[in-house]
Amino acid sequence: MRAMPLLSSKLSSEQESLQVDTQCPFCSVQCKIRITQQPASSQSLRPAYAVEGIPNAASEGRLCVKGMNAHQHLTSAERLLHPMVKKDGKLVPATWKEALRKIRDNFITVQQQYGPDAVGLYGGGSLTNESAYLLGKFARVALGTKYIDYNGRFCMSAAASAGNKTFGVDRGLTCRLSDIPLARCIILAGTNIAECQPTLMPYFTRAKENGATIIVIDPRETATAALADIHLQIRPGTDAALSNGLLKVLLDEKLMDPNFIAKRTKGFAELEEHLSSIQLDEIAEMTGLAKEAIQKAAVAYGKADTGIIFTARGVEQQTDGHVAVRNFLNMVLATGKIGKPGCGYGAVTGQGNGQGGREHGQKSDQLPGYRSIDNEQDRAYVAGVWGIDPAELPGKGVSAYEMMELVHQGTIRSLFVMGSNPVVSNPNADLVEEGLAKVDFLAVADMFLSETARMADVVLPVTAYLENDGTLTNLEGRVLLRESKLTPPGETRHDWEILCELAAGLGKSSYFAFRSAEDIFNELREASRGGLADYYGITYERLRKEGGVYWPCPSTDSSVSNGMMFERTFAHADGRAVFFPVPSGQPQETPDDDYPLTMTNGRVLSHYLTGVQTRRSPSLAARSVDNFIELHPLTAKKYKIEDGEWVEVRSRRGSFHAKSRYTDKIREDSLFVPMHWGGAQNVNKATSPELDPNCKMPGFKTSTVAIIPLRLQ
Ligand SMILES: Nc1nc2c(c(=O)[nH]1)N[C@H]1C(S)=C(S)[C@@H](COP(=O)(O)OP(=O)(O)OC[C@H]3O[C@@H](n4cnc5c(=O)[nH]c(N)nc54)[C@H](O)[C@@H]3O)O[C@H]1N2
Ligand SMILES: Nc1nc2c(c(=O)[nH]1)N[C@H]1C(S)=C(S)[C@@H](COP(=O)(O)OP(=O)(O)OC[C@H]3O[C@@H](n4cnc5c(=O)[nH]c(N)nc54)[C@H](O)[C@@H]3O)O[C@H]1N2
Ligand code: SF4
Ligand SMILES: [Mo]
Repeated sequence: MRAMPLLSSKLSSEQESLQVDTQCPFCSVQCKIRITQQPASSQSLRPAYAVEGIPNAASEGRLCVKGMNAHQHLTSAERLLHPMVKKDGKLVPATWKEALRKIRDNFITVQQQYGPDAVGLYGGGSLTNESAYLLGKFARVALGTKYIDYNGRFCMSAAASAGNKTFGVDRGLTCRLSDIPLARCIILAGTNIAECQPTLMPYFTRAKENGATIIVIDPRETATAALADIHLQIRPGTDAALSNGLLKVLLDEKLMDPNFIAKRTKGFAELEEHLSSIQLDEIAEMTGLAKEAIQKAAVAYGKADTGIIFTARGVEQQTDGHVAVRNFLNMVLATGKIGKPGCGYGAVTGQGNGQGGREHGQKSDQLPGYRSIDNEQDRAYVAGVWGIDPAELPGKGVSAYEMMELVHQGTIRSLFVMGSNPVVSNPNADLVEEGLAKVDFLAVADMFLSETARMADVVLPVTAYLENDGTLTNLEGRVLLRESKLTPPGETRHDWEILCELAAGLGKSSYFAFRSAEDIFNELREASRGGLADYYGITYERLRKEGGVYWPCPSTDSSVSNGMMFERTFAHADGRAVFFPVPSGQPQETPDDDYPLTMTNGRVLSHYLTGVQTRRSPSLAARSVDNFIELHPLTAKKYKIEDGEWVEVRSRRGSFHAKSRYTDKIREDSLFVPMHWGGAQNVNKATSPELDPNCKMPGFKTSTVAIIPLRLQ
């Protein structure tokens, strides 16, 4: 394919049609796409786009509605095409020189006055591996600040920390997608694949055709639950208790695998003792489920020869998300369903590069390749690759929401956000907005004037997925190369280019002398070498030839990685996985007279995260224009709420507005609200900032609220 100027709504009739092969910019499946742009014709002033899926190992050529329309936001008239700086309270166009100088001068002044940690960096899981890696290096080498974290903290931290503790390593799926049809029982806990990773659904329907029993654990009867043989419509926030009940049945019915437990694990005696105190009646009461349904589900999983358990944000975005996941992992280990075909565990990764983005150093406690910033050997190794003294590497910082608290307190005086919209996606959004409104300096690199970018002192326009080369790692741990031959529009620049330029301005150019994404990847390979997430054996050339390569991949010999983990040994030093007894915790908030309902939240098919991109895509935006609250008609009646009317949702933190939507597919004690809107419709104005002590995941998914129709106020 030849280099073309730009996929654009302005392509004129004189130009030929343009075809680009790329990857969808949204979720973790990373479906491959071909977009063909036909020039404007005499009949139509606008060009036409044909979008189709390209065959590849994960999506097998399928696309969902977001992928089908992903070109729309890209060609939106709202794309940022030049830098902007704030003058007299207004963002106005500026040159790159002026914008970068402003950031550089601010970083230098703030650090001179308040020390290196007064500047914070905030990244995201949409960034390529190369940009995410460079952001981590920029924090530690160019700025020397300990304060860096990223939006994946809200996404994968509970499952990732659980995988690390139980298995010794975190890779979203421990098996391959192709193992799903081989599983005889599948548990989908707090994951709505049908709306969130829709192109994976055929793997599950194939499993069902092969006779698998499908168990869905969700307070709502979702499109995913439609596939279920057993739907456990759980009371939000009680998954740790439910999994104790399931384990108790597995033990009582002798459905565990003593051989596997003896040979491959440790800590079972403690778990067994803990389970002796579990009463199934109590679990049924806590979870709002029938005892028989819990028994039936446990027996189905225990008796099946093969099985896979998946968890996602429904289980994980809780103040006990880490231990809740560990209890599902207890089930996997107790039944020996791991490390063989048709078996395993999957933390369903969310963002496009949610997997790779959590491996290479955007996290406050982490260095590339899943190395730890607290470990002397790890520090020495990475410092060696970077050519610095290990003593110069800062220590561990704090988690994403805690960074926002430090912004609010004035400890972090200058913040640089790359690839996130924190004012909408953080819990307790009013406090976050207040902090960002008063911070000394805010710089944002984005494709659009997001709610956060609007508050910035400097906004840097970045290239999007069709214009920016790089690797992304999908939910299976498969590294994929997304190549682009389109010229960046306007004055947009790649994230990594911006970091290199800023580093040069700070006198650190020799550490950031990269000419291409591939140059950065080659350094990342070295930096991750010998680490848990070892990319050393992966090269751009291999990725072009093989279509994708699983990590860990310590050697360039293509036979090394087959995608199945833990066939013979786990990643802990002694090779054994670890059981962990988990208390049956209560949800973080209990309904009372003032706040009588439990609100959970999540996603709908046509929108993505804070909606910055999908709300700018006409075909996607049209499917859901305003935010809404799903509620049971009986609940609605109790609170005098008509179907489709505007409602205020109030919690102890704050309130937001959304339209009511009746459904009998939700529990009467619960509400569900999507997270895709900002401003007055932002669900996070009401969510709780309480964090899981183990991984600092906010308890997004359970807040108690009151609902009041706006017409009665
Ligand atoms: N369409 C779309 N797809 C996406 C995204 C998007 O924004 N839009 N985002 C991507 C990202 S970043 C992520 S992280 C993933 C998220 O993917 P998921 O985790 O699957 O999505 P959610 O809708 O947040 O939550 C999943 C389900 O958890 C249920 N749930 C709520 N509370 C509880 C509970 O206490 N227990 C249990 N068991 N279930 C509960 C909800 O009803 C919901 O159906 O999706 C990715 N894919
Ligand atoms: N209540 C509630 N809140 C939640 C969740 C929930 O379930 N409930 N889920 C949480 C989860 S799982 C997640 S992942 C977070 C996500 O929350 P955010 O981090 O806010 O995610 P996005 O909305 O994707 O914001 C990404 C921003 O980066 C821009 N962007 C996209 N690609 C690039 C790029 O390559 N470079 C740069 N520089 N910018 C880019 C987009 O235009 C957008 O403005 O939200 C969390 N918040
Ligand atoms: S949103 Fe996810 S499932 Fe849909 S096309 Fe994009 S990558 Fe594929
Ligand atoms: Mo996420």
